[in-house]
Amino acid sequence: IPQCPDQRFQMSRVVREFTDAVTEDQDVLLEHYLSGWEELVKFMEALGSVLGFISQDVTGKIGVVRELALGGSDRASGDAYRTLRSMIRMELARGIVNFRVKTASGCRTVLVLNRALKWLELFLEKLGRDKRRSPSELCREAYLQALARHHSWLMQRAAELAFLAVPERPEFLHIVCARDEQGVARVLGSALPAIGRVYNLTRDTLAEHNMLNLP
Ligand code: 1Q0
Repeated sequence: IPQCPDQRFQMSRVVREFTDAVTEDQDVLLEHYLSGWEELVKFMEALGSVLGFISQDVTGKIGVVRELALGGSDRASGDAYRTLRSMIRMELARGIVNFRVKTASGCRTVLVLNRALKWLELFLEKLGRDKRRSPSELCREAYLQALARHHSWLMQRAAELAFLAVPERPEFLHIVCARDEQGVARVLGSALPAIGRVYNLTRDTLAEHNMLNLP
């Protein structure tokens, strides 16, 4: 992957964090998972203020889990936020996960972030496959497939506004420092498997505990 000396966002960092997030015994290291997201936030910030409300939402969710991991006065509960499985175990044992009403549990927060990761996977797939259509259109298509059904009517309108701010293809190439189409293909070729792997593992682990539909 090309390095971008002059830019804050590095796709290679996203790939590294999401790769490092997956452990040999099929668990997810939450700190790496959140750092991967943090890097994606930088990408959105590079696109400007219209997408600001989305990066704020993501930054807030990263903060929720990090805050829980700090554990306040309770070190033992903080330690439980090292991996996805230990977080799930602890939050279930303590009744922190609520299956009926919306709460800011770690499980619920990771679930929402992970759905957005599916959006990203679909979007990047489309970006690699369909060079003739505008990224904005591909964004919308991926959104309808992965996220829209989880969002309120109002959020869906807000998302429509965000699509208008999605730049054309050359701008994407520039932000990932790809000089040509071959360069993008290389970026996507390494990003897609890393994103796909951590997405699948996170979803499957949440599914084992019937957590795919938390409010
Ligand atoms: C690249 C352009 C980005 C355009 C993204 C638009 C798609 C998503 C639109 C979502 C709008 C909804 C905003 C907030 C909704 C929240 O209500 C919702 C639920 O939270 P809660 O607690 O209120 O129940 N939050 C979410 O569902 C999180 C949604 C986050 C969307 C994250 C988008 C991730 C963007 C990644 C950067 C793209 C990097 C591309 C690299 C390209 C390389 C060639």
